[in-house]
Amino acid sequence: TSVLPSPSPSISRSHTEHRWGDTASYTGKKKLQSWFQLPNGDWEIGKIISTSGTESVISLPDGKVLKVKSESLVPANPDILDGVDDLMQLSYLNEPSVLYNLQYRYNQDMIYTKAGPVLVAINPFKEVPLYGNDYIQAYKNKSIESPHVYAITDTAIREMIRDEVNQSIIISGESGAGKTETAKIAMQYLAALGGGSGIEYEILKTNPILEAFGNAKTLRNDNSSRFGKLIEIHFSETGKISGAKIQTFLLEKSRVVQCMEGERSYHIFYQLCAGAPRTLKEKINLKSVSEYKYLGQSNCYSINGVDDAERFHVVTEALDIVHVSKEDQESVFAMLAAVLWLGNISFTVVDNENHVEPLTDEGLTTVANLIGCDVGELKLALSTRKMKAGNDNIIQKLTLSQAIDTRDALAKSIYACLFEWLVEQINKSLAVGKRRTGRSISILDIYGFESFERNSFEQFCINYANERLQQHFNRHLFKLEQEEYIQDGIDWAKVDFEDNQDCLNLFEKKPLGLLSLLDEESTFPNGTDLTFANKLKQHLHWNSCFRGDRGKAFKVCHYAGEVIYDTTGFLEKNRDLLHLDSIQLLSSCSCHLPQIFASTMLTQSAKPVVGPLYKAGGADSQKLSVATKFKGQLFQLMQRLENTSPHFIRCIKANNSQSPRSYEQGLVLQQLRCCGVLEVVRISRSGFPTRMSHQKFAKRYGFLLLESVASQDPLSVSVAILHQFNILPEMYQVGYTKLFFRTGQIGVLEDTRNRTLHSILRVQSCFRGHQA
Ligand code: AOV
Ligand code: MG
Repeated sequence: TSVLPSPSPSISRSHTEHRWGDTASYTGKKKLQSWFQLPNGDWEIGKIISTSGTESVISLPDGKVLKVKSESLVPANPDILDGVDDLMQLSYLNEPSVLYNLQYRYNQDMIYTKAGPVLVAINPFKEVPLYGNDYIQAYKNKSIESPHVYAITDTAIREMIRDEVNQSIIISGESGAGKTETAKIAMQYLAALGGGSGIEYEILKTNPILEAFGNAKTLRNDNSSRFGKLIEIHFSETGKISGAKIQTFLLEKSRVVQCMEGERSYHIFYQLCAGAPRTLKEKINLKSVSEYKYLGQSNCYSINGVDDAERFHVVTEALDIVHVSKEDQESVFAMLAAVLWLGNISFTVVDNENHVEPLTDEGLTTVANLIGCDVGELKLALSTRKMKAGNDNIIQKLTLSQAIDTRDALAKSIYACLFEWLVEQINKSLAVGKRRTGRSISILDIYGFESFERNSFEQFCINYANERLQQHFNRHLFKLEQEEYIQDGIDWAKVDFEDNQDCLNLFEKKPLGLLSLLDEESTFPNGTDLTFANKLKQHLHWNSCFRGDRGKAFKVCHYAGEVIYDTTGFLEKNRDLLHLDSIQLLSSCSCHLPQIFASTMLTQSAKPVVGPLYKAGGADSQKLSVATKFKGQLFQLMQRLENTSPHFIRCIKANNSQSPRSYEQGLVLQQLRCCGVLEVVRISRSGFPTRMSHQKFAKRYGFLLLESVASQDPLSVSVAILHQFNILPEMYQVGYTKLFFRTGQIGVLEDTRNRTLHSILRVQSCFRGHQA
């Protein structure tokens, strides 16, 4: 609980009483409303009837009377504050009050609420009537004020123009909380600004494409993003969109060859199989989804309420709009079919050392056909490996598991390269025009924090990314804010917040951090997932966020909760090897996409091997490990975001079943806690969000002074202004270099300034009129 001002005295009786509906029992004495916790953890509101010693008697809305421990009671806000649109307005800022306020709004489809500077968005899991042109116009004209993604996007645009600073809209939240939908809503608002030559329309059409190729059904979310995305939207001098650029981060490629029961691979596979016209199907020898092993293993082919065939048409139309030619589209579909058919290739043992060869069946011949290579070459690439031993080239035959790994690695690489290639094509189409100002608004939508029963390398990377993002949030809303107060010497009681630096250290410390140890073990010829797990347990006990676990597992205490990772497959996925044989195969193909893929793979791993790295695996070139590359990308991303003025949106899911109307208090609370929403509100409320240097303040408002000031230094002028306008002492603080104001205080000054300026202008034009 916190020390906060008591409820406003202006609350009328009918307001405080209406929730009870039993004004008859009203004694004329105001009864305090309180929250108390039920055994299941949920909060219930009650009215304190009497208190004696450590116990209180409270009555519930349904008439029941209960005895509870007084110390367990948490004060509730007066009813007049029900559903306020900024949590800052709550008199009592405690957890149950915040939970109740959000729920109150959510029940009325008001899914957006401000928490000081942060927009909280609760996923409604149904259509809510809050979007579209009328709403966009209303937010533009400022005829609606209630919190909305549109409002925050509008602020970003205005600040970009006013301050000439690039802006970012940073969306975070757990998997399924609504980040991707929120990002699209923000893009919709920006697109409504228009651009010319339909560029804004193109930008919107990148969404169905990237979702088809980069999203999949998971146990958490039917449309879960399996990649991170930053879209930078550029503006011309006139405030119109001039172009955009998309950067993507680490696509989860393992999903192409394997996914959990009840999940799906990437949407596009199902869309293609369901929606491809007959001629295309024949051309790329496409069968139905159930005939493909990669798609069959998770026992899930469809998503409730989704028509894959229809989505396929949406995607092809979108591809047309971003100028991917019909010919290229067909190549894309051929690559997808090749990936699916690769999964159907099976092997047979050919000698008594368990070496295998692919069966020459429909799978093998179709793949060769689709990528444009010789069946024999494909067979060799999938069953042998060229190795260097000293100066000699030797050919090693593969065992079944090696051959399957090689086949799957090829499928994953083709898919990942295809994804990158598509993004590149889209970027060419969106390329920023000549009339650019260099000003931009970036929208960040990455995969949200995930914790499954079984968590692997993918969750490890995803959660690490979220940990980084959380730090960016903390830095801006807690650290920087408070540092500025302290630096400028103003009176300030520090607000504590959950710092996640320890957890980041656990990942990033060199040489004894998760990422370093993973890389080290990945380069050891004899390293295995088990030796990796043991090493972690041996070396990471210095960090309180690390816990060992049974066998090959370890635990990390993330800001959003504890996750147990199973190291099975970690080394392999981190190395992410594609053997040179496979790359050479692709580069020898007659189709153009495999050739492009091969050359990008070669440039990404150009350096020949020195030292022991990867020699054991037999690959011939060195490249950065996946985790290290990802870390680099995240650092770059953070740097880019640091150069923008951020706007934060926190998405929250009210239940784990993706269903509307259900609001699980515990689940919401856990999300509010781990992202520090309450602390943000507390800081903003006790803080001074508006600030201006003495000089600027004196210059901007000095002319409004009615009496001249003895000393003309900016500070004296500033103080004189504050006095003249009767700004209450608790509403501002004077720092060494700046003046700090509470929310809304500067508004009075701005209004007077505008009015005065207007009347000066009127007088001047009258004057000119007389002269004429
Ligand atoms: P995510 O991006 O946060 O998860 P999504 O944006 O994909 O979550 O949202 C999940 C689902 O919630 C969507 O498919 C919609 O059905 C529903 N939804 C979210 N926001 C809204 C809204 N404003 N109005 C209506 N429905 C909504 V992940 O990508 O899994 O972290 O990796
Ligand atoms: Mg998403």
